[in-house]
Order: sequence, then C-alpha cells, then structure tokens
Amino acid sequence: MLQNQLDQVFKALFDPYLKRVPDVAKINRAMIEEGIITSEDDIVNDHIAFRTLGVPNLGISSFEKIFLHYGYVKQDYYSFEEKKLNAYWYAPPMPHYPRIFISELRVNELSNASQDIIHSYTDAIVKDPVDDIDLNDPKAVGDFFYKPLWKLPTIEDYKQLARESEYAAWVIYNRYYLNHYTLSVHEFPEQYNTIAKFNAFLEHIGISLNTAGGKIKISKDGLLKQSSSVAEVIEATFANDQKMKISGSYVEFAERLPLPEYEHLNKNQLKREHRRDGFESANADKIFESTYNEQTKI
Ligand code: OOG
Ligand code: NI
Repeated sequence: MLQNQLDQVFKALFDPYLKRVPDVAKINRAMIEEGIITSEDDIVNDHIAFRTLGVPNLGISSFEKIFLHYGYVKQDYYSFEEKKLNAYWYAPPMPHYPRIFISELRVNELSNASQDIIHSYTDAIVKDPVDDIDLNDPKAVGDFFYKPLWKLPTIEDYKQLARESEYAAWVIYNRYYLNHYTLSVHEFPEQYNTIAKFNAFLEHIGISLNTAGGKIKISKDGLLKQSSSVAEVIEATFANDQKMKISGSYVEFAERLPLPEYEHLNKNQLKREHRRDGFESANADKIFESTYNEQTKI
C-alpha cells in the first residue's frame, strides 16, 4: 500500500521536473537511439535531491518527515562550511527506490541583511507545513512539493541573496522543486558504464557538464564517481510580474564501484548492497555548483 503511494509521490515529483529540465528527455532519447537502454524504465535512479532553508518550521527536520513516513531511514550527516549547509542522506525502504539527499541553508550564519530578506518571506510560516499534509494521500504530498510556501520573491531580493549565497537565491525562488535525479551509469552496457565513458557520450550529444572541481568528482576511496549537467536556465516570473532568467534544476550521473570484498563478483551477481553506498562531501560540495552562475553563465 505504502509502496503504491510512494510510486505516486515520485510520479508527481517527476512530471514537473521533466518539463523544466529538457536535458532529461534529450539524454533518454539519445540513449535509446544508441541502444544503451531500450526504454526509460531501464534507468536506475541512484538518488534525488532537495534543498531547504534552515529556519523555524522549515528545514530538514520538516521536509524529511515526508520521506520518513514512507519508510526512508536517515543516514550520515554532511557539513559544508563555506556554503553554510547541512545535509543528510536517506536510505530507501526498498532497494529499487532512489536514495534521497536533503540539504538546508544555515540561515543564522548569513549576514543580517540576508537573514532579514529570508525571514521577510518565511516568518509568515508559523507552523510546520508538512504537519498539515495527509501523508497517506499521495496527491496531497505531490501537490505540496510545488505549492508556494511563501510569497513570490522580488528580483531585488533574489539578486541580493545571490551575492551572498547562490544556494539561498535558488531556494527562495525554486523552493521544493526536485533539484536533480541521478542516472546510475554502472548499470549501462560496457561501452558506457563508467563516468568517463558516459561523460564523453553526454558531451557528444551536446550536454554541458559542471566543471567545478573537474568534470568527474571522485570520492577519497575512489569508489564513488559523479558528474552533473549545468542547471537548466528558466525564465522566472518574480513579484510585480517581472521576469528574469535564473537557474532551475539539473541531472546527475553516478558510478558506484563494487566494495573491495565484492570485486570478484560478475556483473549479474552485483547487487546494490555490494557497491559503494552513501555520498561524499567533497563531491557534493562541487555538485551544488551546478546551479551557480559560474556554471550556467547566465
Ligand atoms: C545537491 C548537491 C550534492 C550529491 O550527489 O552529492 C549532491 C544539490 O545541488 O542540492 O547531489
Ligand atoms: Ni546528487
């Protein structure tokens, strides 16, 4: 029952994401043409990610309730000092569901000016909005992700926030829009089953990759390799019907290598539990920059 509900929640999340991130359809089409997959159902989604603001009634402690309800289990904590972020990842209730990565801005570490801007939007939220959702109603949960929680920001506030924290600016406009989903490249046929080989394919079909820290981000143990597209530029409508181009969402690619004790297994024996799990701070730190102006060149 809960499984059926979770499927519906994911569907509700993905429909708007697919419209905002045309790279997803472009990659899928090219993969089918190339014979890498026969249909989109062959893609294994490694993880999805969300961003939130660390203020009363919002933040990780609010947002995570949705996925804890569906049986996700909270795992490791990550801290990003320079970006002023906290994050956790959540293991899925069943291995075919994606992991979830949730980060939040440590708002109280920003300048007073930026804190004031953020609070001018969020102070009207006097109780946790997740507590008002019937979590057993997948339609209500699906609607929640895309429902405005505060008033539309002004362009001035957006720009002012972006000067201090591009993450803050992203969330003040994009809220709980799905930030990215992630293709597991190690599941693909041999010619495409590493990040290096898959990146070459992506660039060949015209996808721009995030170059922060290099196109391939590699964990210290060498077992988690990631890359990501540069965020899609969206035409955003701000307060007073003013329009400006800003960063939307992006796509990520992950290669998880077998743990040393399972290296001897062959491909059809290798299950998810045999591969490197979790995330890597240094990789994540650079992946966040997929939505930064330095990458999107807006
Ligand atoms: C998340 C960046 C981190 C990963 O896989 O390490 C990440 C974000 O951009 O919000 O996705
Ligand atoms: Ni990610």
